[in-house]
Amino acid sequence: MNATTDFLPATGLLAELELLRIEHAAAVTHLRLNRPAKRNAINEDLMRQLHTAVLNLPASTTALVISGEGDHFCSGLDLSDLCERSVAEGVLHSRGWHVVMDAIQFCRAPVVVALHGAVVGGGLELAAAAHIRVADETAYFGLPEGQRGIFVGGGGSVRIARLIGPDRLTEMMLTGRVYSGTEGERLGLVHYAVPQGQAVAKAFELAERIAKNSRTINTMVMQAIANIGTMPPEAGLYAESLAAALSQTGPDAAEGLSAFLEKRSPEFK
Ligand code: 1HE
Repeated sequence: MNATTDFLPATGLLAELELLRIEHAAAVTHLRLNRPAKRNAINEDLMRQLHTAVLNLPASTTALVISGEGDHFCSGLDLSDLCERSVAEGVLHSRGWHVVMDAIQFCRAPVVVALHGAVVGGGLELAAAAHIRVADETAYFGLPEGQRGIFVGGGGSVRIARLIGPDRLTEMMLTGRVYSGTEGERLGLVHYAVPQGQAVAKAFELAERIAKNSRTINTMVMQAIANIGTMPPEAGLYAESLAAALSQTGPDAAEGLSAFLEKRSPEFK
């Protein structure tokens, strides 16, 4: 986020989501969780609003930055919502989170999260659904579920396990271990650790760089890599060959290659 960036408040449906604060800065949309008095704990309303927001990003959005208002990114599931549920209701609740986390992971543009303060429980699961994670030095990561008598339900056993391995995830959940922002970078929980207060600026720098890529390539990176990762290697290699072949046809590849040969920056339409 540089000093010259002009932010325009979201309009229409996105402006009505009072638990989020959404602004557009050219091609980058900035979505802030906006429930600071409750440490951005995710209740049913916030979950629904997140879903609505990522499904209704304007066509002009080519990268999305998510951050949290107040002193913390997100304190996870709103524990006051956690009433006694039947097993069936519990499964449906968790599957509802999965739908929203999937909608974030596969929304219309790459997602960069800017993390500070508590990034715990469902907050860490939300961060894990993004494509790039930037943490400032106040950030800390934990999965207090184990200590609250509940299992992760927002995709953590898949996505967080992919980041740090099932072994470290097991240890975090069993012992309630908390990692700092810099430890998170060392372990692969986040891609960047930055000084206090600089996570949003760094996230914007990355988002603006991403927004200059070919939209086709960004979409393929988001869709193909995640899906190839779930395939047996021989199917993955075949899927990769299709993605490679598709990417080589069409105007973006032509522009990217000519720009290189003409020693200029590419301009993708
Ligand atoms: C909340 C929540 C919440 C804060 N649900 N209300 N998540 C957790 O187990 C983390 C619970 N929260 C905390 O440990 C702390 O709040 C923090 C370390 C994040 C921040 O501490 P602090 O001192 O800045 O704030 P606070 O005084 O603890 O909280 C301020 C208010 O926010 C207070 O409400 P108030 O009405 O008394 O002012 C808190 O009750 C409220 N608050 N966090 C509800 N999480 C799909 S499965 C996912 C499963 C999970 O995510 S489990 C992990 C849940």
